[in-house]
Amino acid sequence: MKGKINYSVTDGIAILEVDNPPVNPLSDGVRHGLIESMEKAESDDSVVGIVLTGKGRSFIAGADISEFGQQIEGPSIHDAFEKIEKSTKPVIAAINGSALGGGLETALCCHYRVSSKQGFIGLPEVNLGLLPGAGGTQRLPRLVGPAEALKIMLSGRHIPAVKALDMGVIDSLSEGDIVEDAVAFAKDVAEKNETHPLVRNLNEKVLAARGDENIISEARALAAKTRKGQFAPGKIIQCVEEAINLDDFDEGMKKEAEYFIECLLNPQREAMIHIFFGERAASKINDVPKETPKMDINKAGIIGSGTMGGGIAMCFANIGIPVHIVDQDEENLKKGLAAIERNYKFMVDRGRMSAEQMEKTFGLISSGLSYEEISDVDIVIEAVYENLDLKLEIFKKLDEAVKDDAILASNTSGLDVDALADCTKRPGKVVGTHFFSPANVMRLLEVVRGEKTSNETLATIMSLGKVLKKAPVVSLNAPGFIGNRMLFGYTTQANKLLLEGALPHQVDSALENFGMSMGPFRMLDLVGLDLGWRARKLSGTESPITAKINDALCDLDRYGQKNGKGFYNYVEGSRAPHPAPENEAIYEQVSKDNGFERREISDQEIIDRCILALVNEGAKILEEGVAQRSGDMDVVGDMDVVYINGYGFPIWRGGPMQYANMEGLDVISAKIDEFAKNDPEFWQKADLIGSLSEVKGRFGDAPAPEDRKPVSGFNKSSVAGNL
Ligand code: T1G
Repeated sequence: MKGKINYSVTDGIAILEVDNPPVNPLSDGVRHGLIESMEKAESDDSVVGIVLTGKGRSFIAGADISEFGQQIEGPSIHDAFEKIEKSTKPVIAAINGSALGGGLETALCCHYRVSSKQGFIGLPEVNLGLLPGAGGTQRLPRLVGPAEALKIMLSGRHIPAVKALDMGVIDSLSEGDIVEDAVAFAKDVAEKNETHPLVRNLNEKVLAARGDENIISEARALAAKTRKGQFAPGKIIQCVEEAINLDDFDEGMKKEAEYFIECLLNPQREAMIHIFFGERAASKINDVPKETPKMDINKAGIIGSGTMGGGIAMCFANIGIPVHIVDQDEENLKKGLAAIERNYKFMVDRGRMSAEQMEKTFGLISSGLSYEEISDVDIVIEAVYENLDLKLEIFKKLDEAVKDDAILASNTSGLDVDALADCTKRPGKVVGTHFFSPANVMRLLEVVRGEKTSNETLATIMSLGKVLKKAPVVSLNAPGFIGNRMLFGYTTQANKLLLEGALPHQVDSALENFGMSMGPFRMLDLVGLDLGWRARKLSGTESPITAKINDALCDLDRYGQKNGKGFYNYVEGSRAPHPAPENEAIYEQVSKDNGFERREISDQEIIDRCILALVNEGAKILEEGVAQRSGDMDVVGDMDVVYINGYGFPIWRGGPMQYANMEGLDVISAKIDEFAKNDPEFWQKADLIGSLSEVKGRFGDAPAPEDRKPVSGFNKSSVAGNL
């Protein structure tokens, strides 16, 4: 069995310590131990009260997520909770750290809740495609009211103890030793109170909400806005409706259990748990030992004050690390700092930070024109536009100007990191740190491992990524790394569909209905149609067929959002895309000039061709080993984590590789074979898809061929070809 309860008695108070490192999930050993310990305390006459706490940095981090989808052993969570609720002696939850999901539900079964200042609570099950299935949907509304409870469960956010005290979730805050204070609290209530409150009996707030339709309609609106396409939020709302309308608490619990099963059986649960564990696995690099020393990063430098440079600087300032931006142009610097200030003002206006917090955070960002100003920083991130010669020049200068043990990182989205390393005297300190725009919002951080990047540099960047609240994923130094390499096929298909007869809004709405946060043509308008166009003009390269329409638009000064017209039209000050019927004549002319006969195209064909292009390229990355980790399942996880956190792929589908696994690789294989009949050059199916589909296998099944060698080599044209 996994986990246990450490039982002891102090001053007539039984202390039950959940011991299941590192974060004390309610695994079978813990459930079993809880029942045993409660019975022991109940039957010990010398015991007048019970304190439940957690060992280490967590109280209880919820049910054991790794058990979902498995055959559950031992007693259920409900069996354990019944023992707590039926205790004749006061039970105090001493929240010493994270009390999440089933962890908070355990505390809600106790008579009283005391927390340390470090404690935090939450019901984040929605992030796993589940709902709080151990009474959270029935008990929390009784404590904080249905409206607030819905916000907590639909957001899945963590609530610090001080706030939880204000909300009435916890009864008192411990300033000292949480267990000592909880024991004192238990002795006090055991002495003074005849009876002890149970949340299940607090009906006032749910009764008061009866008939107030706004609560439910507002929750539905919130779910539609923040949880588009997800199944569990609707079930959470139904549970709270039951809590409001049913007189009998246990009837509500039955309904909760019913809806919980529906979530458990819904494929979104497997997909979202795949990402939960995928993100945690991605942070471990197999051949970099856990104990590898890491550098302390106390000060950072950024080269370039453009959109990316500014966003990256905000990431450091947001967690309290002073950051200095260097640019060669005073005007650029002014514009860059003004953009950062605007972003912070926007957050203050939206109530996401106070004016004092803004002043303190923005105050950590300084700027200047000389490299000497960053000679003492621990890391420098170069974030200038994509030009290898310019970056080489910058890295040579940085190597001279910055202290020897500082890390030199590049925000390149696809250029050769080894070339940057080789122009310095510290190749072990050179690494790629590919942030995604807007860098202060997007969670993905592609960490590009060069041939000479040291373990210490990698370990430092991976832990820095976590501190910056990013999802770091390692890629080997190969063209386009993981994300952009997969994206190449996706945008190629989108552009081919445009040539064959689809329109930008049709392609975008088909993929947004599939769940993508933004369709490819809205994305190209956001990034700027002129980026690739200028690069091709600069290098004098012929537009590839898939960029013909893009370049025809640029020839008519349609560069996208930046100048209010691209594939869509935009009004001043708004990012909302408006149809551009005037472009259709261009599409028809370019199709005709390039021998395409335009035809009706279904949304399903659009989805299949764009998403399967991602899957097919992902399978080749798997075959080649670019996502540098040994276990196939790990690599599948990496690619899915990349697409969820960097490219707006719907989390409830688990990423392109998980999506393919759930569709069935035989189905995927057959569709690619079909597409290959019309476009054999593009649809070269990955061998892995063929071999796995024959055995009804899944990505992640195949054992990793130990002698994988990444196919590398940077010819510039392949990167510029499709932007
Ligand atoms: N079950 C199993 N393993 C878990 C776990 C859990 N609940 N939580 C964490 N782990 C593992 C994790 O995979 C990692 O493993 C290690 O612990 C450290 O985690 C009935 C249905 C608590 C805020 O959603 O949010 O209760 O990689 O790296 O950054 O209603 O873990 O080392 O092998 O994330 O310090 C609801 C999930 C469950 C909370 C700590 N609970 N956990 O963050 O450490 S569903 C959650 C977290 C439920 C009931 C329902 C975080 C954390 P490994 P970590 P961290």
